[in-house]
Amino acid sequence: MEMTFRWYGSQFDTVTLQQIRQIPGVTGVISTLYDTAPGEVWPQERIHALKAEIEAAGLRLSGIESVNVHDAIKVGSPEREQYIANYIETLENLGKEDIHLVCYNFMPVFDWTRTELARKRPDGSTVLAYTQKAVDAIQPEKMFESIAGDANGAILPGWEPERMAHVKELFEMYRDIDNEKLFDNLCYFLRAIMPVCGQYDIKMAIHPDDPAWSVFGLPRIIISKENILRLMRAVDDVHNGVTFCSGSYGTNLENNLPEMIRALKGRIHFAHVRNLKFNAPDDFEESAHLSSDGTFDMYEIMLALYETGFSGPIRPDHGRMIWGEKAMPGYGLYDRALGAAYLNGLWEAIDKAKKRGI
Ligand code: DNO
Repeated sequence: MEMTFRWYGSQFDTVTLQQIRQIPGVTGVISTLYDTAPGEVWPQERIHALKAEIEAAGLRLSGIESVNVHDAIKVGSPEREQYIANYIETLENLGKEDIHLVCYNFMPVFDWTRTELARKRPDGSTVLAYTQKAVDAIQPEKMFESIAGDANGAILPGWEPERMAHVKELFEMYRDIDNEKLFDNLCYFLRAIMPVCGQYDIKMAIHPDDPAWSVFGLPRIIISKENILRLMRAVDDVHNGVTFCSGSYGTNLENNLPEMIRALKGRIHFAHVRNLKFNAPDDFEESAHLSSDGTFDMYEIMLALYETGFSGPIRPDHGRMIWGEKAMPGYGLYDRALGAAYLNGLWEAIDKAKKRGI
């Protein structure tokens, strides 16, 4: 595996590349052109400039998170052909810049959903949290206002104000889309892009829906072992792969994370590893990465990745806000750096034990 860190670009991130470079064991950065809208073609020069900036800081651009998919592709409207053509052009431009990993999601309307961006924990840290009660009590168009207040001035991925201004229209677009239609549209998209992915060896890595159940009655299709395996079989190409996000699949306590990793052997191209602490099955908060601070056994998750031969980029995921840091919720420096060090420690211990035959 390659330990990486998500970085939104110098214009948007409070964390600098120089800081990332000092986290022990982090060699790569996962980045994006954060100011591009879904459906836009990414110019090769801009990708080149991003890569050059990262390399000048002594790091590698290990993959893109995300190239977002336009809603026309998700709902399967006639305009999808144009947006698929644009996506293919973006992939070509990424391929020409020697980039081989693209994370994306197929969630309708919202990207990941949390109901609190700064829930206070007993140690004074603040964390992202979710409670179903809060979602049930709110209108979708109010959701954005209700969470945006705590964002520390940052624009949250998937919750861009321009997009949220059209929330009602977005809901309207999805009125006739159920899980099956959404799944077919995803397969249609993947089949259309597989040739270019094959040509440039670009591994597509779908991010799961978060939380792993329907919110506001919208369809959700990447939420369990059963449906991610169905997608792997439907487009049975190694370039159709997975971002294994423990914190997203893990929102549903019925998902056995190590078992899912083993079932997806060879198709996990990117891993997001973090822990959650559950107060009830539909009330959880994003704890520190350490197993004992949350509900998941992080050793078992890392062991499953190790034993399935996982060799792609991995990154610590959302961190707590600690030590007075002000940053995009979930994406500060300090707690994610602790997460990276911890995950590296688990990996080193597993690796040494295996090599000694323990
Ligand atoms: C949240 C992230 C997601 C993820 C996208 C992938 O922090 O993990 O926003 O990047 O769903 O497209």
